[in-house]
Amino acid sequence: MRLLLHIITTALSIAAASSLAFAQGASIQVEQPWSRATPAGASTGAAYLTINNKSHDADRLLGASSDVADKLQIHEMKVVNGNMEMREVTGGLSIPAGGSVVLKPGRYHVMLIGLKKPLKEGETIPLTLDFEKAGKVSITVPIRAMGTGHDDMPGMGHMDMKK
Ligand SMILES: [Cu+2]
Repeated sequence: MRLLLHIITTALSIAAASSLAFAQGASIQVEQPWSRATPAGASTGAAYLTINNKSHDADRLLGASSDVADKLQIHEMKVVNGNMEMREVTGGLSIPAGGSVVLKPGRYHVMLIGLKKPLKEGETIPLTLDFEKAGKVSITVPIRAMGTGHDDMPGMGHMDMKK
Protein backbone atom coordinates (compact mmCIF):
# COMPACT_ATOMS: atom_id res chain seq x y z
CA MET A 1 0.00 0.00 0.00
CA ARG A 2 2.81 2.38 0.92
CA LEU A 3 4.59 1.50 -2.28
CA LEU A 4 1.47 2.11 -4.34
CA LEU A 5 0.97 5.47 -2.65
CA HIS A 6 4.57 6.36 -3.39
CA ILE A 7 4.12 5.46 -7.07
CA ILE A 8 0.96 7.54 -7.31
CA THR A 9 2.59 10.53 -5.59
CA THR A 10 5.61 10.31 -7.86
CA ALA A 11 3.43 10.05 -10.95
CA LEU A 12 1.40 13.06 -9.87
CA SER A 13 4.46 15.22 -9.26
CA ILE A 14 5.92 14.26 -12.64
CA ALA A 15 2.62 15.11 -14.31
CA ALA A 16 2.47 18.47 -12.51
CA ALA A 17 6.06 19.33 -13.45
CA SER A 18 5.66 18.40 -17.10
CA SER A 19 2.35 20.22 -17.53
CA LEU A 20 3.92 23.34 -16.03
CA ALA A 21 6.84 23.15 -18.46
CA PHE A 22 4.42 22.66 -21.31
CA ALA A 23 2.33 25.67 -20.27
CA GLN A 24 5.38 27.92 -20.12
CA GLY A 25 6.90 26.71 -23.34
CA ALA A 26 3.68 26.97 -25.28
CA SER A 27 2.51 30.46 -24.31
CA ILE A 28 4.33 31.99 -27.26
CA GLN A 29 4.63 30.09 -30.53
CA VAL A 30 6.67 31.39 -33.43
CA GLU A 31 5.70 30.15 -36.87
CA GLN A 32 6.90 30.51 -40.43
CA PRO A 33 10.13 32.40 -39.84
CA TRP A 34 12.02 33.45 -42.94
CA SER A 35 14.61 35.88 -44.14
CA ARG A 36 15.93 36.91 -47.52
CA ALA A 37 19.36 36.56 -49.06
CA THR A 38 21.33 39.80 -49.22
CA PRO A 39 23.63 41.11 -51.95
CA ALA A 40 27.38 41.20 -51.28
CA GLY A 41 28.30 44.17 -49.16
CA ALA A 42 24.83 44.73 -47.73
CA SER A 43 25.02 45.79 -44.10
CA THR A 44 21.40 45.09 -43.21
CA GLY A 45 18.86 42.31 -43.55
CA ALA A 46 15.42 41.50 -42.19
CA ALA A 47 13.63 38.54 -40.66
CA TYR A 48 9.90 37.86 -40.79
CA LEU A 49 7.74 35.56 -38.69
CA THR A 50 4.36 35.01 -37.10
CA ILE A 51 3.98 35.19 -33.32
CA ASN A 52 1.03 33.41 -31.69
CA ASN A 53 0.22 34.17 -28.08
CA LYS A 54 -1.58 31.16 -26.62
CA SER A 55 -1.81 32.58 -23.10
CA HIS A 56 -4.50 34.69 -21.45
CA ASP A 57 -2.04 37.54 -20.92
CA ALA A 58 -0.83 40.03 -23.47
CA ASP A 59 2.92 39.91 -24.06
CA ARG A 60 5.52 42.09 -25.72
CA LEU A 61 8.35 41.37 -28.08
CA LEU A 62 11.09 43.54 -26.57
CA GLY A 63 13.98 42.70 -28.86
CA ALA A 64 16.04 40.03 -30.54
CA SER A 65 19.61 38.87 -30.82
CA SER A 66 21.67 36.79 -33.23
CA ASP A 67 25.29 35.99 -33.97
CA VAL A 68 24.95 37.11 -37.59
CA ALA A 69 24.60 40.84 -36.92
CA ASP A 70 25.89 43.48 -34.51
CA LYS A 71 22.45 44.65 -33.46
CA LEU A 72 18.83 43.64 -33.98
CA GLN A 73 15.83 45.94 -33.74
CA ILE A 74 12.08 45.52 -34.16
CA HIS A 75 11.03 47.83 -37.00
CA GLU A 76 7.77 49.03 -38.40
CA MET A 77 7.25 50.33 -41.93
CA LYS A 78 4.43 52.62 -42.80
CA VAL A 79 3.48 55.17 -45.39
CA VAL A 80 3.81 58.73 -44.08
CA ASN A 81 2.89 61.55 -46.47
CA GLY A 82 3.21 59.18 -49.40
CA ASN A 83 6.68 57.98 -48.41
CA MET A 84 7.52 54.58 -47.00
CA GLU A 85 9.23 55.12 -43.69
CA MET A 86 10.85 52.69 -41.34
CA ARG A 87 11.19 53.20 -37.63
CA GLU A 88 12.06 51.27 -34.53
CA VAL A 89 9.13 50.02 -32.47
CA THR A 90 9.85 51.55 -29.09
CA GLY A 91 8.56 49.97 -25.89
CA GLY A 92 8.13 46.58 -27.53
CA LEU A 93 5.70 45.11 -30.04
CA SER A 94 2.54 44.08 -28.21
CA ILE A 95 1.16 40.59 -28.82
CA PRO A 96 -2.47 40.43 -27.68
CA ALA A 97 -3.69 37.61 -25.41
CA GLY A 98 -4.92 34.75 -27.57
CA GLY A 99 -3.92 36.68 -30.68
CA SER A 100 -1.13 36.81 -33.19
CA VAL A 101 1.07 39.38 -34.89
CA VAL A 102 2.58 38.84 -38.32
CA LEU A 103 5.96 40.35 -39.13
CA LYS A 104 6.00 40.63 -42.92
CA PRO A 105 7.40 42.78 -45.73
CA GLY A 106 5.93 46.27 -45.71
CA ARG A 107 4.94 46.11 -42.04
CA TYR A 108 6.88 44.79 -39.06
CA HIS A 109 10.23 43.06 -39.28
CA VAL A 110 13.24 42.15 -37.21
CA MET A 111 16.01 44.33 -38.60
CA LEU A 112 19.49 42.86 -38.65
CA ILE A 113 21.94 45.74 -38.47
CA GLY A 114 25.64 45.32 -39.17
CA LEU A 115 25.61 41.94 -40.91
CA LYS A 116 28.85 40.07 -40.30
CA LYS A 117 28.52 38.33 -43.69
CA PRO A 118 25.92 38.21 -46.47
CA LEU A 119 22.80 36.13 -45.84
CA LYS A 120 22.92 33.21 -48.26
CA GLU A 121 19.94 31.43 -49.73
CA GLY A 122 19.51 27.95 -48.24
CA GLU A 123 21.35 28.76 -45.02
CA THR A 124 19.72 29.57 -41.70
CA ILE A 125 19.98 32.29 -39.06
CA PRO A 126 19.86 31.43 -35.35
CA LEU A 127 17.65 34.05 -33.74
CA THR A 128 16.59 34.59 -30.13
CA LEU A 129 13.47 36.63 -29.49
CA ASP A 130 13.07 38.29 -26.11
CA PHE A 131 9.54 38.53 -24.75
CA GLU A 132 8.51 40.48 -21.66
CA LYS A 133 6.63 37.54 -20.11
CA ALA A 134 7.53 34.44 -22.11
CA GLY A 135 11.24 35.24 -21.90
CA LYS A 136 13.68 34.14 -24.54
CA VAL A 137 12.44 32.06 -27.47
CA SER A 138 15.09 30.70 -29.84
CA ILE A 139 14.22 29.94 -33.43
CA THR A 140 15.96 29.02 -36.68
CA VAL A 141 15.22 31.28 -39.63
CA PRO A 142 15.61 29.87 -43.16
CA ILE A 143 17.03 32.24 -45.75
CA ARG A 144 15.03 32.45 -48.96
CA ALA A 145 16.09 33.71 -52.38
CA MET A 146 16.84 37.37 -52.99
CA GLY A 147 13.68 39.14 -54.14
CA THR A 148 11.26 36.99 -52.14
CA GLY A 149 8.35 39.12 -50.92
CA HIS A 150 9.14 41.85 -53.42
CA ASP A 151 6.85 44.53 -52.00
CA ASP A 152 9.47 46.15 -49.82
CA MET A 153 12.92 47.49 -49.63
CA PRO A 154 15.78 45.60 -51.27
CA GLY A 155 18.58 46.37 -48.85
CA MET A 156 16.57 49.26 -47.45
CA GLY A 157 19.53 51.57 -48.02
CA HIS A 158 17.43 54.11 -49.86
CA MET A 159 15.15 54.65 -46.94
CA ASP A 160 15.41 57.25 -44.25
CA MET A 161 15.57 55.87 -40.80
CA LYS A 162 13.27 57.92 -38.57
CA LYS A 163 13.93 58.02 -34.88
CU1 LIG B 1 14.07 47.86 -40.80
